[in-house]
Amino acid sequence: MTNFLSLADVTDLDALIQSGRDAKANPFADQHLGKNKTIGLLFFNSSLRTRLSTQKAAQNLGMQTMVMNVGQDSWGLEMEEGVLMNGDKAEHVREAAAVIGRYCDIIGIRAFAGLQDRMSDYQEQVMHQFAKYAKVPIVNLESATRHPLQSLADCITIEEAKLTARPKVVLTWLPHFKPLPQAVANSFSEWMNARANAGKVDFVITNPEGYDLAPEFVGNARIIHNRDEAFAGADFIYGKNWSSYEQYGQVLTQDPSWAVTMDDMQRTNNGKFMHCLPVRRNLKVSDAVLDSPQSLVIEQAANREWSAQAVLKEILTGFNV
Ligand code: SN0
Repeated sequence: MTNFLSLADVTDLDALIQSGRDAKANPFADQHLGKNKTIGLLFFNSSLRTRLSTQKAAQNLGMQTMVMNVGQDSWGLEMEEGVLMNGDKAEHVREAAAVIGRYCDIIGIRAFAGLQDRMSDYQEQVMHQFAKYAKVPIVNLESATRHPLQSLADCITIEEAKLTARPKVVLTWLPHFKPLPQAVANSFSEWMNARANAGKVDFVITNPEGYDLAPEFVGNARIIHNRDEAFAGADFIYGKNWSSYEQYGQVLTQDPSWAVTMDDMQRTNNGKFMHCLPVRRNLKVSDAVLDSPQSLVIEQAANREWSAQAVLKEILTGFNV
């Protein structure tokens, strides 16, 4: 593995999930791999879990870490080529990425969707510009369209918690007043479709009309707009809000009946509740669900450390062959 931008960079998903579980069982077994190696983590947006879990994973592997909030701590970065830089961006990604690539052996980047221009967001300009100019491996810490470290942690969590060989996994849209990116839902769908194709899960998506994800992410998943029907017999309920893809970046409804309650969970097969966090209590999901034994959200967040460690280990292993 060189870059980790999406599922397409993963050659053996089962092995990567197992590597995360091995790291969890034995966190310091590979400390030699990262000796005298440095990872730089660049945040264009807020972060709690991604920032801390990726630093922790790098440290477990013996790496040094450097973290920067781009635009706040550094200069604002221009991503477009050939423009007259007479606005608020003082530095071009060509220089910034090249320089950071000289200091760091791996660069992690978080840059959310702008939600103004669908074409521009779905081109993943920030990830591609850094990959082009940094000349070191790039790790996606949530880009405009994907959050693959989250999806890997989700796969690990489902493997650990499943009670049947082929659990029913339901991705459900949740209400929110703010337009949020589609990245987490897109990525979860991409990875669950891979698990479904391997016969490991039955994957269903439920969302209000107007909130269908991009066809390339929906893949072969069944979209069931009738929420009660989708929840019936589910082993895992994965909640997430996202803004509309069709009417790009819009909030089309805030219908509170889409928030997950204990009544909803009772329609499942004693299902577990998952959410990537941060979650707004009682707006998206009730206190009762989050505080019940059916909630996996803390274990899921804990597994972010092991998903990051599996990915960094694979990249570092590539340096040493
Ligand atoms: C981000 C998102 O992509 O939806 C990050 C999730 C890991 N979430 C938010 O921005 C939540 C913001 C809010 O105000 O609830």
